[in-house]
Amino acid sequence: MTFRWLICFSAAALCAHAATVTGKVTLRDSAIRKGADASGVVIAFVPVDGAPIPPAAPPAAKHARMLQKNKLFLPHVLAVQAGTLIDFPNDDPIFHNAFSNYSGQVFDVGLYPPGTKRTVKFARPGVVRVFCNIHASMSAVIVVLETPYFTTTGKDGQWQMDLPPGDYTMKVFHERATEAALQGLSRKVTIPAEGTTLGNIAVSEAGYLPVSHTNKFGKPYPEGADDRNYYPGARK
Ligand SMILES: [Cu+2]
Repeated sequence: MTFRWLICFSAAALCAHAATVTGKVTLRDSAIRKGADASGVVIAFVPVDGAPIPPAAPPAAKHARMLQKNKLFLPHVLAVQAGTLIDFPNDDPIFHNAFSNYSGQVFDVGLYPPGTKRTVKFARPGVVRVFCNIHASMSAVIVVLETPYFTTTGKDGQWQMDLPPGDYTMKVFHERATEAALQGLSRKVTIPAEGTTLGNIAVSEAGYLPVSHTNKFGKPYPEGADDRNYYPGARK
């Protein structure tokens, strides 16, 4: 069994025995969006029983992207394996910033102009909440995982992915669920060679309290703050 694991993991991307796993996420106890949009929930599978996790691809080969457009970070939730470089292209006609002062990974790319990008390496697993220092309304979440096996739900909550058959711990991340709720959803699963469906995963938003964030200096955003304060003439 161990030998088969090794064969499978040594060529994970090409593994002929990849099994298709499907499922669906529904949100409940929602105070904000009443469960209509179940996008951005991350489902991850961490191999158990000492099965080796393929190392992160060489940084030069593994890039992900979080676009800044229309004063939004896109996608709003981005999952990556630890060691991935994330590019932050600025596709707006105004300056942007991206920073995090949360424990997941502290970074700050500074202000950067339209048509350029900044790149940050996310080296260790954790949840990184990302903001723009000049646009209080902009936020995103980067979920850095120890495993290469993960996917993110679409609006309908459906998800599907291929992974080598075996035993895993399934982990769930949702930005509006408490840590306790997410831990309660974590469970051991066995993925058979023929694939499987894991059915519905109900993620509760009960107890979630939105936290208003500060700017990178730990201060409230100035009243009415937006790019007009910094760049006269910039569109609101
Ligand atoms: Cu911005």
